[in-house]
Amino acid sequence: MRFRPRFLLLCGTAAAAALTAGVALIGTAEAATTLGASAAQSGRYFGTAVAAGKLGDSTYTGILTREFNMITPENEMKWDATEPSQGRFTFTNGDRIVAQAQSNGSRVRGHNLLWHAQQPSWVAGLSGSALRSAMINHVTQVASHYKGKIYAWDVVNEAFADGGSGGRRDSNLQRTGNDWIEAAFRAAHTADPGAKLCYNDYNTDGVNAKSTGVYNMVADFKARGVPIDCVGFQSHLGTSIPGDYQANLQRFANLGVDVQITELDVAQGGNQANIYATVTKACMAVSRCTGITVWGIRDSDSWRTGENPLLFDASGNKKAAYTSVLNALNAGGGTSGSSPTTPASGGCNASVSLNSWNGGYTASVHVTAGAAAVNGWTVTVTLPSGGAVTGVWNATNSGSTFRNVGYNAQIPAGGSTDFGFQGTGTGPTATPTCRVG
Ligand code: G2I
Repeated sequence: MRFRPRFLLLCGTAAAAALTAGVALIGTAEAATTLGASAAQSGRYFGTAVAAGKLGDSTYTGILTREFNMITPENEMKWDATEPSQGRFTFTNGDRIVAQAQSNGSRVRGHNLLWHAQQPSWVAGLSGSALRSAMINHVTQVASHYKGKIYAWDVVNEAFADGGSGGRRDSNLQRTGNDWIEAAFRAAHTADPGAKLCYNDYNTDGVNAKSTGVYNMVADFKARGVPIDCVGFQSHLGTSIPGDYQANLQRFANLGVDVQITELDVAQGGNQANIYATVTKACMAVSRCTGITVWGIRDSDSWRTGENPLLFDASGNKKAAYTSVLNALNAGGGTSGSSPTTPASGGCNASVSLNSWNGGYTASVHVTAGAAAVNGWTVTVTLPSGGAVTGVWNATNSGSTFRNVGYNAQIPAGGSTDFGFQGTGTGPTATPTCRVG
């Protein structure tokens, strides 16, 4: 009788080993055939917005469970849905979507805790400190309800103005004080410390006044220790895409946050498949771009009625845009969360890129290991006189000398890491020096 369990255990182990080997072989020999599996090959996800009211549609759920491994509730976690009257919370539809995701091994992007739109009507009766406390209570209650179940929250959605100002959008939330965004991030962090906390917006898909306004806020948050982990680029695109789409993602990533494509849809036209491919390749090329979400499954599910902006037609058939995305995912790119490789010699190198304005700047510094792994690094920059460093992220500094912190001391051979700082006056323009140790 004693043999049997042992024998079974041996068989089980051997079978598991064979299975693992088989999976590994398939993984290297053949391209993955679904969006989620293809994205997962580089550590990324591929997601979609989901409406709870459609979960009874078997064509819809069939595509959902086959293709996607991240879900964003399209409307079910918004303020009007979750707190229809003050202090009375309803999570039924949001919970249905979380359950759907969990049953399929998918993760959830929470959308969203605060937005100027889709507020319940009672909010309109509040202003000042009463609105500020209601707002914080909302963030706390919703993030607490979903604690441990959310990969990333869009803590604040669409808080910047369109046009050339680069400033905040006027809203009831903004009128409670300019610090409402950081107050929301701090409350969300307290309620669910394990969730990544994102700022999410549209028309920020290239380098422009609006995206630079967001960029400056994120740099400021990183410098002051406000808990922000990621920036979402909605990417509701028409028939063209900004030429600096990838560069824009990269400049945010260089601030030390993840970037995600959060609501992708592209007007149908001659370029649709190409634009989808360009977006996918850009994410694949940015190591901190952790995934892509499209804003619906079939064209008939889209909020953009008549524009057919999604990857599946109304009958659930794959479109050309689907194939272009799948191919771009399978072509690979940088591994999500890892760093690009470069030089051949030992030691380390550093380069700096600046975002300057009248009287101040943020500097992003890229530190690259040579042929040997680095354990501890020191970068020295040349700062023009008259200025001061006012904040540092992903490093510590003494004047113009910057050292690694614990989590980025080790850089693998050929790998890299990024830190940054903010200052008054004029930023460094000369190439910094880097030494190991
Ligand atoms: O507007 C497109 C997206 C822009 N970024 C933020 C997203 O949250 C936003 O999503 C859309 C949803 O796709 C729509 O489904 O947000 C809209 C509201 O601003 C959603 O539309 C609303 C309708 O306006 C309501 O009449 C309807 O009751 O959807 C509701 C639920 O079906």
